[in-house]
Amino acid sequence: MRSKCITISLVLMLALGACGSNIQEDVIMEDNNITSEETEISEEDMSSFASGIAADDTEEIPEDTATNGEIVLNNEIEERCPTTLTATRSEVEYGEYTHGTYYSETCGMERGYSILLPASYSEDKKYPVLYLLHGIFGDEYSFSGDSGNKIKEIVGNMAADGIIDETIVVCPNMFAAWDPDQKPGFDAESCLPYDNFINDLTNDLMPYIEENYSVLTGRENTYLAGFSMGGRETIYITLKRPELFGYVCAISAAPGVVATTDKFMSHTGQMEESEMHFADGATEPNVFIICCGTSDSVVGDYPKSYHEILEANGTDHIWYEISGADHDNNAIRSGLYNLFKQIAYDKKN
Ligand code: FER
Repeated sequence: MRSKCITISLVLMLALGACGSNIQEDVIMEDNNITSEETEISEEDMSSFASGIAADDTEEIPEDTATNGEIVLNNEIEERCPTTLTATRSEVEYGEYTHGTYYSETCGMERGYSILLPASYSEDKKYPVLYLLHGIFGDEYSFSGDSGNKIKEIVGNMAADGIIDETIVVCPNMFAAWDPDQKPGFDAESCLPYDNFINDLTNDLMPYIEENYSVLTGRENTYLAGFSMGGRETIYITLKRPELFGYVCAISAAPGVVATTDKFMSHTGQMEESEMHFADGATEPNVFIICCGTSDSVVGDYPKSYHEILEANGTDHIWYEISGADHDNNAIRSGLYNLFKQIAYDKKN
């Protein structure tokens, strides 16, 4: 009964977003006392976490400036992804996601990934690669299965407009478990496979992609982004392996990089606050964006707290907020657009 109540609370909380209602306040107070064993998460909750609250439940936030179809390439952050870039245009051929597997020495098993290749993908060319990490309870289908994130359109339109080079997007399964029966959840043990993903990514998946697809290698051509739990791991991986990724964006990053207790669980922390910086003499990313919606009903102010810690530690990054966005595709579209815009600007200057 109690777990059912909490399931309903979670559905309500995610569906309502941060509407400032009393219901949400009550839910948070109640959830503070729950343990992971008591938390039963419905399928609907799981996909909301994995790739953002469903489009039906969140209002699409309109652009704040009229671009008249013109994208001006400067290094300024724009909160909204322009609608000219999320539109499906009849003259543009978009890539399609396909699925593949690779053997992971890290996990001791075959693991899946989705990959978005440019429509005109050819072995005669080489392409930069974005590794894009999903949220908690997600898998390699979280982004490919949600047309509301407009990833295909943003990448395809920005390439068609000549803003960016055609780019490959790899969507891994970030739950790098050793035990095939292990399931993710809101407790320390169930989160360990996410923290293990750094090993799977760098030792298994990246070498596999580099061997099996026509990709440009090196940090200038290798990008990393993630949403929520994927944002948290993006921050962690970037701080640990900054030499691998030239361009990075952590969208609506989940708590747990440093120790804290939120409404879902207690986090022991992947590192101390004082360790949230690049190693002395490390090659740093050219662009390291941290962003979040101002109405994020799942991770709240945690992304801002990462920004504050990084700033206090003198770690270079860009921080911005997406006004009105919840834990949703408004934030995802914005983060990805700004990442590609910064890449384009940086490479042309
Ligand atoms: C948490 C809050 C949010 C947490 C994970 C999330 C593991 C992730 C949310 C998402 O991926 O959407 O305390 O702990």
